[in-house]
Amino acid sequence: MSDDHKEDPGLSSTGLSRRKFINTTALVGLTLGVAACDKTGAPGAAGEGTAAGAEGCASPTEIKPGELDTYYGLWSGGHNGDMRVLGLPSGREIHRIPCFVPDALVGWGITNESKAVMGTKPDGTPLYQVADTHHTHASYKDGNYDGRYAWINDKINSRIARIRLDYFVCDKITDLPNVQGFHGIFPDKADPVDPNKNYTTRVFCGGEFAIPLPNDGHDVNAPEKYRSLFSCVDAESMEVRWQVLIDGNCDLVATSYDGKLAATNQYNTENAVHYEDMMSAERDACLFFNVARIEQAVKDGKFKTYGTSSVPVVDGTRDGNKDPKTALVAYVSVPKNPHGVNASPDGKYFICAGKLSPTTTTIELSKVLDWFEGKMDKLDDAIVAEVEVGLGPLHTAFDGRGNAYTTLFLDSQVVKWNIEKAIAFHKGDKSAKYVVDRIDVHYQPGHINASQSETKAADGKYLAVGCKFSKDRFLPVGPLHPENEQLIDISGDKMVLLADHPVRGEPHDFIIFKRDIVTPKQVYNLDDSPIAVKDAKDSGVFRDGNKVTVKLTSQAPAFSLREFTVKKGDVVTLILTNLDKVEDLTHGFALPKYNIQFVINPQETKSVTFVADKPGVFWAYCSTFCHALHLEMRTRMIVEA
Ligand code: K7E
Ligand code: CUA
Ligand code: CA
Repeated sequence: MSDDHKEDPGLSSTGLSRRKFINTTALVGLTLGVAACDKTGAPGAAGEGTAAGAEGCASPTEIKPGELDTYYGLWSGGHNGDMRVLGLPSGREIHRIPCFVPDALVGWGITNESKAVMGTKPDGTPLYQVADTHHTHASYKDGNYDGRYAWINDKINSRIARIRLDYFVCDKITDLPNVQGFHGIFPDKADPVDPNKNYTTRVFCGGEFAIPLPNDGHDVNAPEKYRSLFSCVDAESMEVRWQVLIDGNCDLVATSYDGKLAATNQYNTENAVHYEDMMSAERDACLFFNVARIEQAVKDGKFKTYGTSSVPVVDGTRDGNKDPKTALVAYVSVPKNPHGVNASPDGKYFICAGKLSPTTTTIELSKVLDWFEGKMDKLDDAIVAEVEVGLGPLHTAFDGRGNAYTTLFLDSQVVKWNIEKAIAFHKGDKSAKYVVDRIDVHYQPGHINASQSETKAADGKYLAVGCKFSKDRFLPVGPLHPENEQLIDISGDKMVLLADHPVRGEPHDFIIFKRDIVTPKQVYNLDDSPIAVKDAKDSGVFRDGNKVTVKLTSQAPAFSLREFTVKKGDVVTLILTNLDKVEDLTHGFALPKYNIQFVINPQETKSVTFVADKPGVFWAYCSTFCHALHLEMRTRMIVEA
């Protein structure tokens, strides 16, 4: 990034150099910060203006001991295959929800219940030990989050996980057939035909890598035959409803507020297998899927299936979709290897970032619908703005006041720009100064999201930026650096950097919403589990041949059985119900030499199955501090030779 005095095209302030600009930003932050200083630390709470930390004024990101954050953040957990729950503005990590990868704390991948969600190999171990989560989004109602579910992708094994936002646990994982490199994910926000369904019923998934269909060993050396698919998963059943065969590939996904359109940006229009060929075309595409027409085509039987999958696949290729009146898919041309497609909170536009082009492309959804209805000849007329914003634009967030915030990977900046002014500029009004502000971030930002950004309730308070490189921002810890999540106050005209938060790699995407959107339950219901041991009196060892069921309950500071005896070679299923009803009274169950450890929350039931292949005495102990007699909370498993 240069610090020269070149005038920024479209910069609203009077052509300040970047150096002057940074100084001005800092000053504004300081002065307004004092003016806006208030007890809650919420930006703008004392009127307009920002709330940057200043002398005599608590930092707006500081949540005092005993106070609660005002926002939840759901962060993708990257290579840990989990979802992380943050409190904002403090940035404190409150929870991790394991999904795709085993987790030692809760026993994810150890208990039968978690294995049933994860899937198992024939030997009973979890199907996969690795994952790469990128994108997380939550279910909608009336254009805002409704606190039912969140979803997260695993790019490595093309799996989608659902998280229940009542218990904050993963309850389903679905494998996408015919797909590799499942990347973008987005729930729909309404049904395209049924106005009563003003909530999420589908989740759309973009397949990034093209493969032979089916991928069974044929055509492996004929990359021109490889294909990518766009998938629709049922939000409730988590079954794959349908897929669309496309030309090129899918990257990120966005959905319209009326439910009619889903989109994916596409960087490999070239259908290439090598990177240099993937960037050979000057323009790639943003694809729009006509959801109602696709579902009608499926109903009408106009689909294929591949290999062992029974999921209907409709034709969304360019050749098959030339006539707008019957097209299922529209290919809008956007500049070179775009990345990110985001829906503006007013419901009017999708923004595609240029990545290899220094531009963002604004596409008006009503015009895409006009094209599908034969009312507009040239599809590319749906592009209402294509303006320069800086180098390496990737992802865009919104403040609900008409401004967009785009990360500039190469410039290490966030640029704030006004959508309507960009449209005016694109139309020919060269006096329209669409760039409102720029701020340096540290360093090389990828995803960005603002509080409530991807809802109609975008509130324009906080902006989080996922910086891929932290370099010098934290104490050195050897070669592997954390990433740097930065928090920016966007309540004023100028962005103000509030805080750095180190984060273990690599989260990519996240969402931020007001805390009252979810009302998590803190105690389970005994009836949640069909195998609950509802009374300590029901405990015991129940034998059926060499299959043994051990029923056990916990109530601080004791397990219901002081010991239990099995025989070497028995296949033991141990069912444990925590009868404690008190909030936060979690117990653990750790069994030496048998690779078993899991936690049981109040009124929760979990089970494990293992072969008692080692004779001897094994002290199973409570592994979660629960009581003054926690250390004494044990039971003895005796395995007779
Ligand atoms: Cu931009 Cu996978 Cu969302 Cu990373 S992707 S940054
Ligand atoms: Cu029960 Cu510790
Ligand atoms: Ca390309």
